[in-house]
Amino acid sequence: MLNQNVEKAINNQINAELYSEYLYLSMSAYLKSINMNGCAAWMNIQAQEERAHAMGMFDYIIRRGGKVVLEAIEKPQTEWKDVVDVFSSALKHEELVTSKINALANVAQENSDRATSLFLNWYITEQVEEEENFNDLVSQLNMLKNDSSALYALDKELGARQFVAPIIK
Ligand code: OFO
Repeated sequence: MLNQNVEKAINNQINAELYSEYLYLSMSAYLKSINMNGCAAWMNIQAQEERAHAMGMFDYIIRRGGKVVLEAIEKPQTEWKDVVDVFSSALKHEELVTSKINALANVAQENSDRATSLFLNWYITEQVEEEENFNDLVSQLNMLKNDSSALYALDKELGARQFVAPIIK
């Protein structure tokens, strides 16, 4: 049986992951509006990943005999300055998510919930990758932002990203 404090903390994180999905969809719509179609497609896949992260926790609560409680999802930002601003904001958002995952892992530890601690290891590792990806993209975009043909090539490259459903156990 899942400890109530742990259950509540995981439910909060489901909301944060669904908000991430919503935020990245909003970024994808903005990127489309400025004709960065490859970046928009890339961000759409990022949104799908966030949905998968939420569902991993959703399924975990149920497997542990807990109750999933879905709360309202906050309205995301809809406008940015440019493509660099979008990816910089996404990096900042991932850093915030990392701190939320760490706080959640602390709740599991404080409640001696070893199973949840083990389960959360996947998310802790995932956050390292997410921050690294966004960091790389922000650096690349900052280097290329004034070179339209290089920016076009990067946009095309990012547009080739495919969604691969993560296996979260
Ligand atoms: Fe769910 O990893 Fe990004 O936010």
